[in-house]
Amino acid sequence: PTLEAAELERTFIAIKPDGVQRGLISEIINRFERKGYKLVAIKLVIPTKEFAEKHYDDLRGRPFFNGLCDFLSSGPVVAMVWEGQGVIKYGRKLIGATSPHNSEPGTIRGDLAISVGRNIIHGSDGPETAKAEISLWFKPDDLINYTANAEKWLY
Ligand code: FUP
Repeated sequence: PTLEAAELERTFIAIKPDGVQRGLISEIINRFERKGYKLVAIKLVIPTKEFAEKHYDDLRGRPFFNGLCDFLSSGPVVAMVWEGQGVIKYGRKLIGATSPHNSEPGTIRGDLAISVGRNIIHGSDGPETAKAEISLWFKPDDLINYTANAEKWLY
């Protein structure tokens, strides 16, 4: 069986400044890669505060909004697009609950983080947000179409 075009799904994943500073880039990428998802775009970027506010637009008005945007723009972020069957929903599962107090062991936040304001990773929460976040962070040309050799064994 091959991966049908209709099943092909992409999500936006970002390693936030705390994850980068703590040396967790390869650890996080490893978890998505081992699962079988395919990296189709990646860059290291220090977002401006204005850009961070755009990214977290739906959280405007929340008490933690300003601090959250200061934090996201405080240092390098690894911005990525990952592709695969069910990657949006299952990517969230790999990441774990928003607050590391509630995220299960075995998840990225459960294993690697302690506080909600420093939860090391972001992942799109649905198909619409995935689309919006991918186009906010990347130009269409940045997304690489290729067949990974493992795919014929995965699907
Ligand atoms: P998530 O999708 O799991 O990243 O969670 P949200 O979109 O609800 O929140 C975005 C970020 O805001 C979280 F990653 C951490 C931060 N946040 C806080 O700092 N305090 C809160 O009470 C909730 C979220």
